[in-house]
Amino acid sequence: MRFGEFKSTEAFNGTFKRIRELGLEKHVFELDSYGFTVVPPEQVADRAFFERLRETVLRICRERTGVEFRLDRNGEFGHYKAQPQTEGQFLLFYLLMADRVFEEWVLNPTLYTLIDYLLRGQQQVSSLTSFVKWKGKRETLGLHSDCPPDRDGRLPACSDVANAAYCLTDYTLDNGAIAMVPGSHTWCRQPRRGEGEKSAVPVEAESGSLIVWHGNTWHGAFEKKTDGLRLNVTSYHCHRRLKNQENYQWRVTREMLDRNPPEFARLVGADDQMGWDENGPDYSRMAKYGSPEVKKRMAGARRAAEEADAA
Ligand SMILES: O=C(O)CCC(=O)C(=O)O
Ligand SMILES: [Fe+2]
Repeated sequence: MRFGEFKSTEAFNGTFKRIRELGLEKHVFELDSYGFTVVPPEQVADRAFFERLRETVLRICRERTGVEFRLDRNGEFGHYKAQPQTEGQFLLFYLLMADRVFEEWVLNPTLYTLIDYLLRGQQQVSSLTSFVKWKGKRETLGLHSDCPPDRDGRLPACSDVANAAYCLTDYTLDNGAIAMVPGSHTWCRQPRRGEGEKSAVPVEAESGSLIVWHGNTWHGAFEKKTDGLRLNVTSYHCHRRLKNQENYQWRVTREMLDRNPPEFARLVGADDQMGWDENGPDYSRMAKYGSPEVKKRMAGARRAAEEADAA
C-alpha cells in the first residue's frame, strides 16, 4: 500500500509527500491532537535568513516610529499611530508589501506546508504583521480564536483560518509567551469572557521557532514582565472564500508576481477574479496563476463544452 498516491486524494498527495520530506509528521499530529505545534529553528530556516528578517523588522520599527529599536531595550510608540496599541505593544502591518524578505518568508517550505495542510490547499495570506512587545501590564490572557464566528460565537469544525508566529526572540513565561488552551480547537466556538484562563499553557520556544496553530484554537498572551523586546512575524492565513485582513489581491505589483512562483500569486489572490467592476470578471487571472487542480477542472469543463457543441 503506497500512501501519498491514491487517486481519490490527488489534490492532497503533494502536501502529504512534502510533510514527509520535511519531517513534519509529528507537527501535523500535534496540530490535529492539540491545535498547535512548535517547529524547532533548524526545521524552519537558516540563521542568515532569520537574522535578515529580524533586522528588517527592527528597521521597520524605526521607520514607522522614528525611534531606534534594540532587542535589549523596551520599545516606544514614537510617532506611530496604527491601532490597536496597548500598554507595551503595537503591531506592524502589511509587511508583505514592505520588503522582499517577507515574500521569501510566506513561501518558506515549513510554513507553507503546515498552512497548506490546515487549509487544505485553499489558503491566502490574510495579514503579515509583527507583534512588537515590551514590558506592560495585562489583566487577562485575552483568550480568543482567530476564526470569525457565526452570530452565536460558533466556529466550523475544520480550520477556516490558520496562524503561525515566527519567533524572533525567545518565548518564555516571563517574556510574555503566547498562551494556548490545548485541545480547544475541537470545541468549535469562541471562549466566553474569562473562560479557559486556568487551562492555558505558555508556549515556550527559542527564537527561530515557528509556532503554528489551528484557526479554532483558543490563545492569548502572558504578561511580559522582563525588559527588552518580544518580536515575531505573525503569518495569518485564511481560506480564499473569506475576506483577508490586508489587501493584496489588487495591490500586489507585477514585479512581485514575476519574481515569484505561482504559489505566491495564489497566496495573494492574483488568480482570483472576484471583486470585479463594470468590466466584469477577468478569467485570465485564474488561467495564468490557478492551481494545477483548478486548471485541470477548467480544461475538463472546456472539453465537455466542446464535445457538447460538436454533438
Ligand atoms: O500576543 C500574542 O502573541 C498573541 C497574538 C495573537 O492573538 C495572534 O497572533 O493571533
Ligand atoms: Fe489571535
